[in-house]
Amino acid sequence: MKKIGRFHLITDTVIQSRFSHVELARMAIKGGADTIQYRSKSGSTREMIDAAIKIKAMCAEAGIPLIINDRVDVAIASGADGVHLGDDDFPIPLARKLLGPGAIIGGSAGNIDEALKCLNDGADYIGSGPVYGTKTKSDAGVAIGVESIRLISGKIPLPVVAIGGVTAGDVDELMAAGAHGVAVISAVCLSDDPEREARRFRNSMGF
Ligand code: 3NM
Repeated sequence: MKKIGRFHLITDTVIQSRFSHVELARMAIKGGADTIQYRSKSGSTREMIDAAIKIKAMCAEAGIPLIINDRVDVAIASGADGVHLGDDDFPIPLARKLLGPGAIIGGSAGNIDEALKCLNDGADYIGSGPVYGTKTKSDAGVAIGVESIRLISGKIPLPVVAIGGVTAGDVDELMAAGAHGVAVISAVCLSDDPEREARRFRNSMGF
C-alpha cells in the first residue's frame, strides 16, 4: 500500500525569489513536511532535473516522497517517487504506463466528476481545490469551499489533499471535513521563516 503524505509542501520560485526550490524543500523537510512536490513552470529541463535530483536526495534521507508536478520526464530522470498531474498536464493513464504501478500519481479535481475521472484513470490521491481560492495559480478558478472537500472525501475512495489558500489555521476544519491532508505553497514559501511555518502546519496536523 502506498503511503500518501498528509502535509505536502509545494516549492515555488515565482511568488517569491528569496529561496530556491532546493532551499524551500530543505526548510520544509526540517519543519516536518512529509511530502515535497517540486513545481517549476519555467527554466530549462536540465535545471529542473538538477534541482529534482538534489531534492530527491534530501527526501530519501528524510524517508519522504518527492512528487514532481506535471513533468513525467523529470520524475523519471531524477528518480522521484511520483507525479502530480492537473487537467491539462500529462494524462494519468499514460503517466502510469511510463512510471509503473509503484509510482505515486496524484490528480487534480475541483468537483466529484473530476475526482471520479482521476479515480478511474488510476490516481493514488486527489489534490482538491482551490478550497479557499488562491492567488498563486492564476487559472485555478474560484474557491470550491470546505463543503466540496467533504463531498469529494465522502464519495471517492482515495485520499483527498486540500489545496488553495490553505493556512495552518485551516487544518482542523479541513481534516474534520474528511481531508487526508493539505498541500501548501504561499503559507510556507512566503513566510518569514518557512521552516517555522512548516513546523506549525505539522504540529496542527498532529501526526
Ligand atoms: N493547484 P497556495 S491551487 C498549484 O486548485 C495549485 O488545483 C490548485 O497555492 C488547485 O497554497 C494551487 O499559495 C496553488 O494557495 C496553491
